[in-house]
Amino acid sequence: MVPPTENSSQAYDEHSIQLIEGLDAVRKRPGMYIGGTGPEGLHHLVWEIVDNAVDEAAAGFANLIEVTLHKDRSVEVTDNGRGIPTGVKDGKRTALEYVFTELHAGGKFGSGAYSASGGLHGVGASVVNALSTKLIVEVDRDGQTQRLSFSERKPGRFGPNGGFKATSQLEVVKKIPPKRTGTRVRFWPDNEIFDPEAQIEYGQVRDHVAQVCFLVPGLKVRLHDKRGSEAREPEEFVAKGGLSDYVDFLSIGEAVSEIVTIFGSGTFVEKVPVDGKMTDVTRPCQVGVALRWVKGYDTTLVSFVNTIPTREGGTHVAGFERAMTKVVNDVLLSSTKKLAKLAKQGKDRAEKSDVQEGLVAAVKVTFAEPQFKGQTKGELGTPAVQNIVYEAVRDGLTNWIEGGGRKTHVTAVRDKIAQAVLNRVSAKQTLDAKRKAANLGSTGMPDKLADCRTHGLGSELLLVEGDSAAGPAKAGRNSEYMAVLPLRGKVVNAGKSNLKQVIENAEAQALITAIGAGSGRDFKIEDARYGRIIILCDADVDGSHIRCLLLTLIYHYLRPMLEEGRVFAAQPPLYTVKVGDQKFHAYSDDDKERLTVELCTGTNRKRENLQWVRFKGLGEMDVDELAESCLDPETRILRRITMEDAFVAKEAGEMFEVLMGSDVAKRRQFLLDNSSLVDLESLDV
Ligand code: TSJ
Repeated sequence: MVPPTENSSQAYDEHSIQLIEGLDAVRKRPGMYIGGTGPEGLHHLVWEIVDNAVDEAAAGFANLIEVTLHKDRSVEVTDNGRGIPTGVKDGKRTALEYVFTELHAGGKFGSGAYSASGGLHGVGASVVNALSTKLIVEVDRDGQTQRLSFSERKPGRFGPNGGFKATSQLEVVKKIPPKRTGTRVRFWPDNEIFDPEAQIEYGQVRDHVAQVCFLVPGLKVRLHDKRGSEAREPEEFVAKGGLSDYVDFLSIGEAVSEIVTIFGSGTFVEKVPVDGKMTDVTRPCQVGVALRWVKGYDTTLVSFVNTIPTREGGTHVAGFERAMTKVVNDVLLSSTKKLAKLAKQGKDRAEKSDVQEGLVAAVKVTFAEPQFKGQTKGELGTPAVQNIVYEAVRDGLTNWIEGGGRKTHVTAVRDKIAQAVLNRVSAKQTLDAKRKAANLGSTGMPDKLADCRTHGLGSELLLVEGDSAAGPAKAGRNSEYMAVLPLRGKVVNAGKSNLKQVIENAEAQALITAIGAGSGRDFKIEDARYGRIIILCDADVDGSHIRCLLLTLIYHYLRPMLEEGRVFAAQPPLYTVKVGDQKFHAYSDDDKERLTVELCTGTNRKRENLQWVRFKGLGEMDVDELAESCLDPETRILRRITMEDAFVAKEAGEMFEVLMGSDVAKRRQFLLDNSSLVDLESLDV
């Protein structure tokens, strides 16, 4: 093997240039590697370096890490591990140099230990070098401290006067006791890359470090912040119990059970390219779990791969959850009498949500070369891990239930989960009943609502009487902003009913739900899903009755809509007549007479030749007729309903009760008393 020389012409061969180009790619798109150029990007750099040291500790070779935030914006991280290998790899460059110059330094060579490294999910320490103006790494091993410096990403050494000499050769700094080992990295983030105001937050570093400590029991982390005008006292973190300490730390409220710890392991085979050939590699995988139940309903589930938090879970969490649900059902609940009644209906199985009510758990797997998925790479993708975790948790939890755990604690958990099942089933029955009453679909909107695509002030909710009119209304509307709610059943008389009766009335419920802004005192007009309510009812008695009931309902429960003038009634014409290819509408008998005169005056048209057609009802109009008379803003006539109108309607609603009632004598009398209020002709009594 040829030792690296100090000849600088050899320091830049073709391979060096390739490496530098790789790092330039990082500089072009830093967001791709560290998620941004603000504080979160800076933090990523720190985690990358810290996590590499943590991996050395997790592997059992280091127990002290120090992190220092310097005044000159640089960050220094030290560990007492074995020291990054300093051997020469390709006749020229050391392993140490590759760590900081080659993207994804892990997978390619060496023991593969780097590949298990947490770091930035595998992007590696080279990304930190790529985004720094200066980086200095020192390795203590074999009785000496060796140093390699990087200036603008290029390896070399700084002279005593600040000059820089490019070289791959390590600088021997000093002699040290032969047993002392460790790695020290200090880097200066590039101000050209990062936002000028971006700063590393001490609190964030502390949180990260605290979490890491829980993952590596016995590891001590010391934090120094030398940036402020007054030096902060260094803080020290150490967690002896690992995951169970973490679960204890995460537990809020009274505990239902002790902390259960589960350890297991397995292996899986993965195909990996080695020198271009796909080769089977057997990978061992360790599983660590700590869990407990506390009073309350929230679930706290944290998960990790190596020392990397997996915020979105992944295959390890899937295996954990499957095992939990399975064992709770097959082992824990199999002997409970609490669910006997539900068992008869086949509803006694605990679901994931029941099992996890009040659960606090930490799940961790350790194995080489994890694959990550998802937008933020926060989800473990390696498929084989699911079953390894499943088996470990299945066996561990079964063992706790069947005698490993304190009996009273097992019983308390059994009762808690059984209660969760009972609560869920009974809550669902109540909800189903309510849904059924209101015919609510799974969207939470009434099943029969034909909604529009755009909501807000420009949109309309058409309340259409009867099924036959609903079809043409749906077909003829502009579904961008017009929604149709057919009303077919009986609308409750809100003036005479209590709240419970109104809520139980399907038509009332459908309307209130569709508006989506609550009702009564709790009505919030700013939440109304539509700008206007438009009532489409026939001009006959039934139509009038329904209109009265609707207005009464709106008056009592959605009043601000009326107050703001957002309630209308469509006025379909009573008669139409065709003259040539023109159509004319009359909305009353007077109107018809006026139009008749108008159409005949000054023409040779005779009034008996005008073929007036009387509309019987909305349901008899075809799509075009309905669209023209009730839907098309250009041609329809709407009447704005005032508070006064609604009040009258509310009173009139009572009149209809009488009219529609079965007491013939009362009805007669009413008609005689109120003949001016109703179109007697249209009454079929
Ligand atoms: F991120 C980093 F690379 F810059 C970095 C790495 C930063 C810091 C502060 C520490 C480390 C680091 C790496 N500490 N310890 C190690 N260990 C190794 O790289 C190592 C040592 C020995 C062996 C071996 O097989 O003998 C293997 C490895 C990967």
